[in-house]
Amino acid sequence: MNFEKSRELFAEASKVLPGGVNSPVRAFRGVGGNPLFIERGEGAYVYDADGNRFIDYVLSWGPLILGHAHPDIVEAITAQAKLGSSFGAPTALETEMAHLLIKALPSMEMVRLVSSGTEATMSALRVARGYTGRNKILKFSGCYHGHADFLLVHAGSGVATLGLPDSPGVTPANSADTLVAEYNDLDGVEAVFKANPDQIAAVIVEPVAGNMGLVLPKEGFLQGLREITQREGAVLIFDEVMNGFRIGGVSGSQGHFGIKPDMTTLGKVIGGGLPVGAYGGSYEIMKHVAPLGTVYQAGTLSGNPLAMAAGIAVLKKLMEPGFYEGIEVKAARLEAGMVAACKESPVPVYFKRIGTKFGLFFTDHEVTDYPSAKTADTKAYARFFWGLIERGVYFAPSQFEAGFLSSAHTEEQIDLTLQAVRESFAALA
Ligand code: HOZ
Repeated sequence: MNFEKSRELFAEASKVLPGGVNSPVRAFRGVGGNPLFIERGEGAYVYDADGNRFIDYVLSWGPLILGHAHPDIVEAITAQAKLGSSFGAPTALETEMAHLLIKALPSMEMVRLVSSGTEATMSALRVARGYTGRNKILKFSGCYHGHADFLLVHAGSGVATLGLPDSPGVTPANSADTLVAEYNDLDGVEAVFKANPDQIAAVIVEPVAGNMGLVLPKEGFLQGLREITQREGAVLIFDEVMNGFRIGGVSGSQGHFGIKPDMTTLGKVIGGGLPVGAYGGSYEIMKHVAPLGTVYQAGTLSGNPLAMAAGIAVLKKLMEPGFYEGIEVKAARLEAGMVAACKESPVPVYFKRIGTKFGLFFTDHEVTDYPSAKTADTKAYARFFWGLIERGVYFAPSQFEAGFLSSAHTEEQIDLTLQAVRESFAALA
């Protein structure tokens, strides 16, 4: 495969963009080599600048649950673009989106629409602090909730990929109120609450962690968080930016696990590939958001009409009868093939799938938290990644990211992927 054009584009980009990219994991530092510059996507395929075609399991890091350039989304965006792209004034589209989200996730009675997942999580936490009158928050090691200063503490995603310490530029004062426990460790959570009585405003968690690779909650972990936060008067925030509508169908991971959080953050899927985010909760909490209340949060592009049009089109598709049954069949096929391939692999691989998310770690450990995720052999992952690329399959360029499936993936594409996976595993011998 020839990557000459991508190499040239990366060299040019590196002169004017830090590391040649606008988001660190894209730079391929987690797997070495040059990033592929993508020119276009269609269904489950992406095409790079050299004309190479790949079956895509990154899907813009999750949003594209319908695949690339889905006709309904293209039509919705085109129609809205003709009417105008931004007004900085209310539109009926925002209300329609809010209704769809509230219908899907009954834990929310009110929603605020923003422009990114980062904005959603940092705003939700501000509201939780305003609501409780407390300052501290608890997050989990290896979970990533965007790049707000106070959340770049033991963060996953690019921070994990690059093996960075907590980021320079974040002042000690900024992170002083961020407490950290290990994912899946309820005793640790209890200990943090005991050490900080009546001081913790919120616990924020990715119900299924996806930014240290895919890590599932142990039986009882999320329920335990619900009970502890209720007892302690802290707000439980489910960060569904990545999980939202990929686990538990349109009921989200909160529906899948049967837990009602106090607040929810959303992004990715609900924008159909356009920049979007949302946070919401009960009226009791959301009445604190300005201008209804005094907790300030604003944005010129909040509830942007193009993003709303795309997101509404996606949500309507997801709500069509049979959508999730169809995609589940494909996800189960991928899982069965991956599990079989892992068994045959000459090196140990730990694989999990839930809904339309999956992840694998090159380790013989069970992966339940960030320390166990870090036992994974990142060099093996890098070789595996490039083995897949050579075979026309595009997985995340980092061991510490999840994979995603879309409704556009066909059984034939999944079988070709599995063949590529088996061959790339074998090449690791
Ligand atoms: N933080 C994103 C993955 N969890 C990566 C975003 C990107 O590079 O586009």
